Amino acid sequence: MMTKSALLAFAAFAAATGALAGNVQIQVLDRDGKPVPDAVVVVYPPVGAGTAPTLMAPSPVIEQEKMRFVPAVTVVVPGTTVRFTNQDRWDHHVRGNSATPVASAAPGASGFELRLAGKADGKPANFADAKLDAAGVVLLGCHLHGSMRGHIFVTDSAWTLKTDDNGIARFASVPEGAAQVRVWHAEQLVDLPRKAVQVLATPVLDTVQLSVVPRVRRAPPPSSAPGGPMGSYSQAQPPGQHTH
Ligand SMILES: [Cu+2]
Repeated sequence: MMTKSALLAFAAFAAATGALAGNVQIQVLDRDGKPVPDAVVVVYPPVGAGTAPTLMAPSPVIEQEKMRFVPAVTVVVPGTTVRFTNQDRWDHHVRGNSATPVASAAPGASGFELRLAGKADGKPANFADAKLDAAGVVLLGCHLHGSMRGHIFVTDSAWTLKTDDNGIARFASVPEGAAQVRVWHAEQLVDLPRKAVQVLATPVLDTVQLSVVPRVRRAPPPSSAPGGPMGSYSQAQPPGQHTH
């Protein structure tokens, strides 16, 4: 028979550790067994599971910076408006394409296009918004710079995270029961089958292995060149330089 104080202590411990809800950690590995950052892990909890967590930013920003989309992968729920902000001094012409209709920006089309002028010295960066209405994967590119690649993962489960530098996505308080795990990576072109996971009060640790080895992301190029990589930015004449 537990004493009253022991019961209280146990209750406090259970609350502190979330003993009634599971804890799911999924590590994504590449074909060679190395951890994969920037993979997306989606957990589909048991039907009728309680309140959904708030794991995604309500107003995410994707910056165009040094010829890259930062972050390279953004996870949102349907209905989210994503802001594109051009931090470079030259123009970008962002396009978002999806195999399935996900965006309302262009009715009837399965994507969007945003023209963003370069950032002038001392001025705020130019931005434009795109609203994503349905689940799917959006490939981001730039009409002006073919090397620019990014992704927006519009998820159909609130339990969705990107993997960290160790390839791990950590979910707290996943309801106990039979769950499914889906892993997505930009370079995993053949969809991996969903994995069944039994979520328990004790932590569940599992791994999912890709069938590819994602290439290492290139380092940003030096941005010192006036004119930018494409020379589309015409440098203004410095003020006060007159010939008399
Ligand atoms: Cu561009």
